[in-house]
Amino acid sequence: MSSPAADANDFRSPHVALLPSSGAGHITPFLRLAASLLSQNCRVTLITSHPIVTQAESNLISSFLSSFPQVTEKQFHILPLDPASAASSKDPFFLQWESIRRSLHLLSSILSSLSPPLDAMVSDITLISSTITITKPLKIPNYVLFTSSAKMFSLASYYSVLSESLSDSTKISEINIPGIGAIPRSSIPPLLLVPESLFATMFKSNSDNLRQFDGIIINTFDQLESKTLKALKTGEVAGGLPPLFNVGLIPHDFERKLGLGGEGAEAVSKWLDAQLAKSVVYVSFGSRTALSREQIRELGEGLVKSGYPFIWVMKDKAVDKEDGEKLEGVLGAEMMEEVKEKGIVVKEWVDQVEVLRHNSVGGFVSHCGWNSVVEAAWVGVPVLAWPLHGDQRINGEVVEGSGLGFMGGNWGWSGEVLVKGEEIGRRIKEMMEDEGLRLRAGEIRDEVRKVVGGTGDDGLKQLIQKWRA
Ligand code: UDP
Ligand code: G50
Repeated sequence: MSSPAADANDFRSPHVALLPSSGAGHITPFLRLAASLLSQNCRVTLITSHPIVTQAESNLISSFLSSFPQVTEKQFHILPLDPASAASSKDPFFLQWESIRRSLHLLSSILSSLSPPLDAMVSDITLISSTITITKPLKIPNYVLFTSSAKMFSLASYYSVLSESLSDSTKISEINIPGIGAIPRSSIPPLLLVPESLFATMFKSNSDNLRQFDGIIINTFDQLESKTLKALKTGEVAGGLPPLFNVGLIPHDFERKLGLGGEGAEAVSKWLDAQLAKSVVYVSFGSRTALSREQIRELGEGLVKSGYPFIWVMKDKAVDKEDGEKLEGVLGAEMMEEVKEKGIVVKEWVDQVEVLRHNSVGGFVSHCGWNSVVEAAWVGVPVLAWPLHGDQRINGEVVEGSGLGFMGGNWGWSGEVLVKGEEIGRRIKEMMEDEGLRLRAGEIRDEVRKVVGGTGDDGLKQLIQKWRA
């Protein structure tokens, strides 16, 4: 029988502060977590770091805040990097993570002034070695939100043991992770093989600090990574880790206000309605990956050669605000004519989940940013994986291992190989014609939906229970 105190706890609303870092791929899972926590009667304070890098991130945050007026937003104004640090990487998102990390001492007074006092804080994986130094003295329990796959987490948690040997990166042919198996050199995020890089330095200090946290939330489904999750939870991968909660962070309505507003969105939706069931290929490389002009044109040719109608979200620059070139300018007049006959190409933000869940869509050519994989599993659409950066090959292996899709081939990291249209077209056809793959993707969706969402998610329930106690 439960005690009166336990009963009272069931109704207590824990107050949780969320600290995302930068990039739509990091903001989105945080906002999804926030929406899930709100539905379970938690109080949420969202810390937003300013200035914000992309328009997409600003839009996501605004849409979320207007859907959930009960959320407190705390704007955190970060310090600019000194010139030497600013020169340590060309990636605007890595630089933003670094600026947030170096500004975090300014967050202490914000955190300690919150009322009611915090029961917990959730920090983005990219920031953790810095956030722990401010929450420890304030005695605020701190949780990590890991925004990539559990398989990538196994590498992060095993990394402290490993990084000695990675420093002699020329000698490594694979990394053998206990309970997981071998990750071939070709799948290791390339920057981790450059130990002095900003990313590798940050990754190492984050990994070294994982054990100081009160828990780790991984945004994944058992249906995608059951073996990996088991190996992590039983301590086979790495000892001494805090409790692990897998919480499938699924799309919410606030995201649907985004996308091509008005006419554009209507045109896409009308066009989709007019296509045959499962006949359309959706192509997107996420929010921050631009292909070279040459590769864009080969992809255009591949899409046309596949013979299937398509929706192609094209990015010409990593940061949307800098992406001013018109479609014609990127594709060239001739290719523009060809693609216009067969499909739709957009340079604006589209509501990806809305497109993926349309009955006409039968396949997804994806870079395997982890949110895209989670979304493909959620809607049950087969994936042709074309990883280009960072953790995406490891995520692509998860896609292949779960049966949700398969890897395009030995297509190199971004810019290493020019993948020809002919080959792209062939692989797209393979995906679209594979009935077994479609069935498996549908099965994954059905299995996921049995357990995830609302109160059905055990990971989320356990977490909130802990915060209520
Ligand atoms: N996204 C979208 N519309 C776009 C581009 C991206 O809705 O035009 C969303 C996508 O659905 C996903 C996120 O942005 O939720 C991108 O995250 P992901 O981890 O897939 O890739 P990243 O952008 O971090 O490389
Ligand atoms: C970019 C990149 C390599 C890479 C990743 C990138 C991630 C993201 C998740 O985003 O894996 C992540 C895990 C641990 C960490 C920071 C970020 O400390 O070029 O692996």
